[in-house]
Amino acid sequence: MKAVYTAAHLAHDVTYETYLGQPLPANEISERAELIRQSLQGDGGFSFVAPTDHGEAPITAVHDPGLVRFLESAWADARREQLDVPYLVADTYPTIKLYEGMSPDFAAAQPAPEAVAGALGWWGLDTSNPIVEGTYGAARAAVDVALTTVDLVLGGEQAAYGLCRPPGHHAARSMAGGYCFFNNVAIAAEAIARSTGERVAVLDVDYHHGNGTQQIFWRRGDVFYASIHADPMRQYPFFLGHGHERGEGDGQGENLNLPQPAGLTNDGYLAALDRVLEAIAERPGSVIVVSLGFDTYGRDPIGDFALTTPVYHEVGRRVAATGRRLVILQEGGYYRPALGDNAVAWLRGAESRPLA
Ligand code: SP5
Ligand code: ZN
Repeated sequence: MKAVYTAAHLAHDVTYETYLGQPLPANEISERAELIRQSLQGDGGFSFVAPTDHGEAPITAVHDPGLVRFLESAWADARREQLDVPYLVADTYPTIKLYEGMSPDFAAAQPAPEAVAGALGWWGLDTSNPIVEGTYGAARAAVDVALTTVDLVLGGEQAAYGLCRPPGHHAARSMAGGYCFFNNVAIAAEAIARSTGERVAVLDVDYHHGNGTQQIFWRRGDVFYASIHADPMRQYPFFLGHGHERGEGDGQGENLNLPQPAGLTNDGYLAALDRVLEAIAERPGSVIVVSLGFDTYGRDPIGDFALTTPVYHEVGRRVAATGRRLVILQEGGYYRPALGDNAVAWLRGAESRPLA
C-alpha cells in the first residue's frame, strides 16, 4: 500500500496541553507519527510518497477563510502583543449561553476579536489544543497529505494511507479543537465529491465523535457521515455525537452516530462496525474516507474502550470487504507503544494481507 508522509508535521512541536486548567504532557505529539512511519517501514509492505502542494482552495471549500487567516497569523500576532507564553490556548469562549435570548443572527454577526486572547476563543473549541509557531505549516502539510492520498486513490489505487498529523476530525467550518486545526478528512471527502460527482461515505473509527466532520456535512445529501465513538454524555467532545443527530435538510438521514459505553469489547465494536458498513452499502458511491483513530485501544491514556491489536486487522478487513476504494487518514491514538502495531494491523487488514 502507498503511504503519504512528510516530516513537516514535526513543526507542530507541542510539549504541553492544558486539561481542566492544568498543564499536562501533551498527548498529540510528533513521536506518534514517527512511530507509525517506522512500523510501516519495518513491515516492508508500504511505499512512501511525499505530499504535493494543493493550495488553499480545497481548505476554504469547507472552512471559513477567517479560520485559515487566524491560524496563519496567531503566533506572530501573539508575539506582537507581547503575549510571552510557550503555547497559545484560549481563555474566554463565546459559548451559546452568552447569546441566550438574543437572535441567532446576532451571535453570527459579532466580529472576531482583534486581540489574540479573544480570537483564540472565537476560533477554538477547547483548551487542550495548543498552538505553537509551527502549527499552521504542519496543519497545511497534513491537508496536503490527505489530498495526495485522494489523488492516489482517484488515480487507481484501491486503497492508500495518509499519515496526517495534526489530525482533523474535530475541526469544524470556523473552529479548531481537539488537537485538530483543519479537517483533513472533510477536505478530502469534499474534493472527492467535487471531482467524481459521486456520493462519498466518511467512516469515523476514532474513539471520539468527529464533531467537525458531522457539522461540515450536516445539510449535505452527497456526503454520508457515520461514526462509532464514546458516548458524548461521558466523553469529549461532549456537546455533539448523540444517536439522535441524523442530519437536516438535504442531509436528513445522512448522519449516523453510534455512541458506545466504556469498556467496549472487540466483539461489541465489530457489531457496531457491521451496522455502519451496512448503512454505507445501502448508499451509492465507490469511495470511503476513513477517519482512523487508535484511541479505541484498551491501553489508550484518554480512551476507555477495550480493543486489542488483532481486532484492527479485522476492522480493516471488513471495511475493505465493502469493495469500495479507501482513502485512509490518520486521526488520534495516544498509547505510543502499540500505535505502530495497530496501524500495521489495520492497513494489512485493509489489503487482506494476513497479520505476520
Ligand atoms: C483527534 C483526537 O483524538 N482528539 C482528541 C481530543 C481530546 N481532547 C480532550 C483531551 C483531554 C485529555 N485529558 C486527559 C486526562 C485523562 N485522565
Ligand atoms: Zn480521538
